Amino acid sequence: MKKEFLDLGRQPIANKFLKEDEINDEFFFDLKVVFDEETKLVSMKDFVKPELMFNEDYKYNTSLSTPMVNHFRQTAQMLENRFQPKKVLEIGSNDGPFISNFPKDSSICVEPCDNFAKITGDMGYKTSTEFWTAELSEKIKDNDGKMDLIYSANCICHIQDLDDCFSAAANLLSDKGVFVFEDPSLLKMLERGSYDQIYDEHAHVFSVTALDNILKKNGLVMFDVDNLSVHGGSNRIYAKKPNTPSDNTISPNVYNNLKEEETFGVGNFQTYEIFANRVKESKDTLYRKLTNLKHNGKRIVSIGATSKSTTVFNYCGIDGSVIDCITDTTPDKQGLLAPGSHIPVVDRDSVDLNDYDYAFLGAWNFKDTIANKERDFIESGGKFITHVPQIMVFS
Ligand code: JHZ
Repeated sequence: MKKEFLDLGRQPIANKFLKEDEINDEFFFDLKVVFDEETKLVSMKDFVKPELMFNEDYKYNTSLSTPMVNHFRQTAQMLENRFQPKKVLEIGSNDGPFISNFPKDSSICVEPCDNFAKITGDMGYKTSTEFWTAELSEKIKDNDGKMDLIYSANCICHIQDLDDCFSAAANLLSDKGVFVFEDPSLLKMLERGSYDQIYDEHAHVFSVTALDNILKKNGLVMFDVDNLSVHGGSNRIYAKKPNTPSDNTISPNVYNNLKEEETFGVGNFQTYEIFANRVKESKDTLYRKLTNLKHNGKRIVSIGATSKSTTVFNYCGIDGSVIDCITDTTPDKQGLLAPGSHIPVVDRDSVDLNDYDYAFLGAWNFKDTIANKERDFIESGGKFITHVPQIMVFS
């Protein structure tokens, strides 16, 4: 039932920034993307072993991103007001910006990356370092009882076995319990041509359509959807067990999202063939654009050492001969080499952007924040380059 539509080539672990002496042992895999005709789910053809990606070396600290910290504070407040949960569990709690809005004695974290589990543990939250599975949910149910809110952001799409993941959530929900999770939107990816949402960690890119199908199979009902602007366009999904005593109405948002996706053609394989052609064109145009600039003596920097830019640089064949360095605000990434491309990652403050003619937006999802911070670069004649929604140079 699974049909391949896109080949993003040989890719490394997207968040595995390297020391010089680790280059020779770097792990690579073939990143191919498939569409499941039955569930309508878009996934990687061959998954990468979770332990290779999510371990004590994981370099994405959510708390270092002010827009995301604000996003999680607002989300926590909204969920508190709407559902008044007494017991909360977060799957993939990272360094705690969401859970820190809930009481320590009634909230639980699940975080397999030991470096982050230690942070929420030190903050006083009970934290499991296991991957989220039906087995773990059973253990938590035995020890801590059922949960009123299970929340997860940018993590459920990392979980390869969705049947296990969703049945685990259904198993742990209390009678009035809700399961709320948000991940990048497939529709936005298709509309914007942002193929860099696909990398090792993103086992799947979710449509509302596919989630509706798979949740149902696993004893859950989708009752609301929020369309979010974060991470280049995400969907927040609300699910619960059927026939719970809580409000049984299904929000019109569910129907409206399903309808919009149907109209776009999210359920048709042809849509993905068209997308794949657009991605190939984007690759050729970006490669031509950047190498031409370089041949003409221009200097290019990249802003944001993102997982997304790992996909772009490795797929398009862009390395340190084209882009001098990548600036990133995350101390743990600085001083290391970007996965696969081996472009040096440096502290933003160690670089004078005015030494560069062009800045590629590896973190295009923070375009406005970055453009605002880097007004000086633009005023001095610098230009940004992005590949979303198409290859564009702007200032
Ligand atoms: P950002 C991560 O992907 C990883 P990435 C993960 N797998 C996931 O699912 C998605 O998020 C949703 C830096 N930065 O958020 C900070 C600057 O340097 O787009 C970050 O390293 N300057 C969990 O890696 C990176 O850019 C700035 O001004 O694609 C942003 O990473 C700003 C705003 C950010 O996610």
